[in-house]
Amino acid sequence: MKGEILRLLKETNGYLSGQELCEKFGVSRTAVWKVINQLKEEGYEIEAVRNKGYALKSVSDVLSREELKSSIETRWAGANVVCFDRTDSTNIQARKQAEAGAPHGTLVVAERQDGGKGRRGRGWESPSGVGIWMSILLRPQISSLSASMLTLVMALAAEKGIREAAGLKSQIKWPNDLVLNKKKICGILTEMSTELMEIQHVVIGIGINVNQTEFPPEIAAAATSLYLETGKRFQRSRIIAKIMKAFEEYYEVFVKTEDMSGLMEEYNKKLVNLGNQVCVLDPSGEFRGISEGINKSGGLIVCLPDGTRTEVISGEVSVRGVYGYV
Ligand code: BT5
Repeated sequence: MKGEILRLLKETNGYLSGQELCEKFGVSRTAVWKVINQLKEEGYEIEAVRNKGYALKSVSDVLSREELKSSIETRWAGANVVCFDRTDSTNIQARKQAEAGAPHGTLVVAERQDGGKGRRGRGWESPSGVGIWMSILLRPQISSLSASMLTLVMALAAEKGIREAAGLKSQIKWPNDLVLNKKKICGILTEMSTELMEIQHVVIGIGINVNQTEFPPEIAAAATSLYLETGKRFQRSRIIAKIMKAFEEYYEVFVKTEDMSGLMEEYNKKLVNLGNQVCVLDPSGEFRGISEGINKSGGLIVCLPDGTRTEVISGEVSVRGVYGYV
């Protein structure tokens, strides 16, 4: 009932009558009043006026199940939400959900992660209450060879979600980062579980720096938050809801062909360093070339100084600008 009352409050312009709420849910006025008080305690500013009812004046930035359920408008992406105040890593928790039979599209969100994971054993700073640390569980019926492209699909969705909810245009740094003013605001980590080459499930984890006012010195030079770039605070649930909506749409385009053919044009438009020199940090050696964007299998095409082209496959390499992180 709390989630539904919250959704109604958000949808109502003006006042929501207490009497109507009692009738709708078949409960007493006291029961409604208790729910309103719980919401107030969670940080929602709700005005109660005699003979008129309740009006939502400002929403809380808490990432509760009710808040997310009342914000997300999708068919399956984020339709089932699991929230933690504090956890090790939402990717680990999403895998546990998968093993326990949770449905395709289950979203795991945490206010804080103690063991946030980056790629290849690196860590991800996930302090409390200021970022979006979330993972979506997928059960795709696609070849395991196509699964790594889901990182690119999520990058598109995160860019669109941030643009729509916060009005900010970020760029994609292939394959798994979003950057704003040449600094990282978002990282994506896709993990897959397979059996005999068949996908059991895929977990896509997304970390977005939203309201941080500072970063630890080791990452301060290359990391930023939406707040640091704009001086404004953003409501995280709104961004999550927009990302889920965009992801659902892009995912459905992706699964039709199991490649990036329907999305690569849009992806390349958002790609940072397109047409510029990049430095490819390949484990077998570093090289430079001009980035020409992705192909339909999600590889980055780089034109080498001798005019030949090479396809850089994600997973093992990092690509940077020649002057630093971007
Ligand atoms: C990534 O790895 O960028 C993937 C990050 C995925 C994080 C999400 S949060 C929800 C879900 N649950 C998890 O446990 N993980 C996912 P990579 O490209 O390897 O970048 C990691 C590097 O980014 C680190 O070694 C630091 O240098 C830097 N870094 C760490 N925390 C950061 C932050 N909050 N913002 C920007 N950069 C950060």
